[in-house]
Amino acid sequence: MTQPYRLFFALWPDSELRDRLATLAHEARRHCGGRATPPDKLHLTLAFIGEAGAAQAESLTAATRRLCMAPGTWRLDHGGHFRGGGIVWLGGDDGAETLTALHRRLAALAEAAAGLPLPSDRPFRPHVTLRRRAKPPPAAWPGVTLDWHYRRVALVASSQRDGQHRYRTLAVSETASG
Ligand code: 2AM
Repeated sequence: MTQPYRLFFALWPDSELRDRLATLAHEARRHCGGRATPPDKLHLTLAFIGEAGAAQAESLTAATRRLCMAPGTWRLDHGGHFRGGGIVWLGGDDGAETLTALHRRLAALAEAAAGLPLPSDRPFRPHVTLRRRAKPPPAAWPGVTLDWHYRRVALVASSQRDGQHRYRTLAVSETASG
């Protein structure tokens, strides 16, 4: 295939957390309007890599399978809004430093394994996009706390067809035991 890949590293929630995130995304409609992220697309982007060739995608797939990471927990307890795109998001500070360290590690991996430096146009701000083209949520939203226990990083290829994003997992990392 000659078509370039659009790659990113992400955490994908388990089904229980995904359902809770999907409920929050749905409930935010009343205040925020906009369009909810479909439940199977709810994720945390750890590092957005962007366009890559087939050989680079293959190298990074192999490197991701060899990557061994410690399990961790990220506490989601507050919401916010990015004006560009009208993004309503969920995030949290507890566990965010570990995610930032993981972001740096993945950036280094993309560079070393596939010669793909991260486009440095945005600082890393861990968030889960719940709605797009939406208004800001109220200050007290969401009023609940969710713990995201993660074990593996996924390397994902994103493509667009008929205005819809399609995500395909190319590889997942290993989990360190102990
Ligand atoms: P978003 O959720 O805030 O839209 C796949 O496109 C994922 O990569 C999405 O989660 C999206 O974040 C993120 N993304 C897209 N373009 C990006 C960029 N230029 N920098 C950082 N993240 C990006």
